[in-house]
Amino acid sequence: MSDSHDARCMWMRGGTSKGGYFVKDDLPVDVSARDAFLLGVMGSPDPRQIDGMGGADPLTSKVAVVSSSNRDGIDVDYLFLQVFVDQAIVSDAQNCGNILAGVGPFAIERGLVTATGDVTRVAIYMENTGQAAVATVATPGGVPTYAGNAAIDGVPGTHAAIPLEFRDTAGSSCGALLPTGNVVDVVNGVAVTLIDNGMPCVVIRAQDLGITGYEDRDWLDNATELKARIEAIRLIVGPMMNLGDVTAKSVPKMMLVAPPRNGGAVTVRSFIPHRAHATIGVLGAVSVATACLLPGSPAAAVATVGEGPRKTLSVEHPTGEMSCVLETDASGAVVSAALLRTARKMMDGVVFA
Ligand code: NQM
Repeated sequence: MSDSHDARCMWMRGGTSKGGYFVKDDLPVDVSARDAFLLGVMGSPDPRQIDGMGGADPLTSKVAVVSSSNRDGIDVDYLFLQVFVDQAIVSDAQNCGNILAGVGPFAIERGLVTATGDVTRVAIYMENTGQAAVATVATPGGVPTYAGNAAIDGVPGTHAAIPLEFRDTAGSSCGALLPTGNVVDVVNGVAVTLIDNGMPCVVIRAQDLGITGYEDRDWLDNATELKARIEAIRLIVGPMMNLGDVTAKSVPKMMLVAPPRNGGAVTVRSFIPHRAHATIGVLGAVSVATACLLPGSPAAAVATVGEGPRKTLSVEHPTGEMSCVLETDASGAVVSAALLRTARKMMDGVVFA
């Protein structure tokens, strides 16, 4: 970059993702200048991101922009930005529940939120989707701690638990839980559920695409013909989901489902959308779990789901599982979701681009 720029930044793991956390005022106000800076920070576009902080993976090329909030009942506003690895794109078209896990501790570390004792609840407005989440952060002695006993699959070791709660996430980006009004649509001869309970997702039975649904990430990433077929479906359903032309967008996510193998509710292999996910996204998991509750859907056909208004659905993924606790109302509609994540501060300083 000819114009160098720097900004105060914390590098954190949030759930099974990793990225740069910024206070909004520390970034350029102009959006195109901000995006150019963030591309430089990550080293994009370059498949290796060799000249930046990104980890050559969409899961490690993520940004949180956090600011104090004036909204009722909300502590901080959080804007998520996906910095594409090999294209010069910075997208706010999706949310990210994994990076969300770091927002609470980051806001306390930066003094945007004051700790309230040993545990601090941080109410976060997610600007990408206009919805709220509450994160509970361990703050012994009024300071965030990252050490603890909680384990999440996809991350070695144990860390302090950060429970996340979501309400009313239906239609976050698509305007409705089922943007076409249908539980099932048929696209290119394949039965799909087009659903958005926090993340726009296309849920497809893995066997309908000729795979088992138990393949690992490397196999999926190298499955060129499968990926082309999935992308063809994605480009068709983008406008059907009120997302417009999704060629340069990271939504919808493509979720291939199969019966659970380890006592869970469902198995998922997700494309986000061009690379296979190492685990599964948080709101992606909530959306797939919700699809499992829709009678007649491809997900319901393979899922094992319990009874009652409060259900824990263990979503099995390539490196373990993620448990989603869903509350349903009398009509069976999901009204809230809760998940456990962890996060860790890794670096606090100044980043240059
Ligand atoms: O769905 C990756 C991640 C995500 C998103 C992606 C996420 C979510 O694991 O809420 O967390 O789907 O691009 O970070």
